Amino acid sequence: MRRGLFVSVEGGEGAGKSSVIAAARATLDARGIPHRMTREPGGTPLAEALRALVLDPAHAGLTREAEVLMMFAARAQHVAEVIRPTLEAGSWVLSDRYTDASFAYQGGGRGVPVAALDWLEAFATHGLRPDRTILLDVDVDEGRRRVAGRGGDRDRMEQEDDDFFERVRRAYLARAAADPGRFRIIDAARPLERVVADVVAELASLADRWR
Ligand code: Z5A
Repeated sequence: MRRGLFVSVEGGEGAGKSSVIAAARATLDARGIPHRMTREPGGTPLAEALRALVLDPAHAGLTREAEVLMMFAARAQHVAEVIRPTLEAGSWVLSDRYTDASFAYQGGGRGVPVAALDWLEAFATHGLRPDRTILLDVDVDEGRRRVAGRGGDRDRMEQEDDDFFERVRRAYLARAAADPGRFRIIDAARPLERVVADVVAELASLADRWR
């Protein structure tokens, strides 16, 4: 059986991942491509429990070491239980964030050394990388304005300051520049319809080549 494609969607706050993922799903449905949507941290009962812990503002004193280990513990379970079996069964996996988020948030944002992240990535995922990563890029001010407009409580990560999110954005862009074959950077500062149209076009072209 033909292996499914693994696509991740990444971006900083307010980049529009949720809206884009809904459109991506509709694109794959319309083409009859079997797929599973998932997210990180999360995607399995254990990983969702870790997500709740790691994003809970009550754990303000969580160390960066503990934080990165929780992200990768959740990911190891997610890869073993959901992502790899789904791909092997011939379905696509569309994940709202994956390992690049750890390089951006824990690496860029928190200063966890890249060598540690490289080791954790290899250990937790056994080298499973997305076939395509769509990076929605928007400047920090605009992204934060959008999230503020959405209302609701802010989780532990969202409570970080602008400098943190600037470092996250730079780390994402550096990672994309280092792996242009895998990444597609989409300018998410434009109106949502245009962002969605680019993502739909990218997935449609991937789907046509996969068939
Ligand atoms: N995290 C980590 O640190 N390390 C890791 O390894 C992983 C994750 C995997 C939870 O992720 C947190 O975990 C996240 C990174 C960290 N922390 N932060 N911050 P998440 O993905 O669940 O949470 P999130 O980044 O906060 O996602 P989000 O809030 O769902 O973002 P979004 O999906 O990009 O936003 P949205 O809801 O689609 O858009 C926000 C608002 O902007 C909404 O009202 C939209 O209508 C509006 N919007 C979106 N696009 C546009 C455009 N183009 N124009 C105008 N308005 C727009």
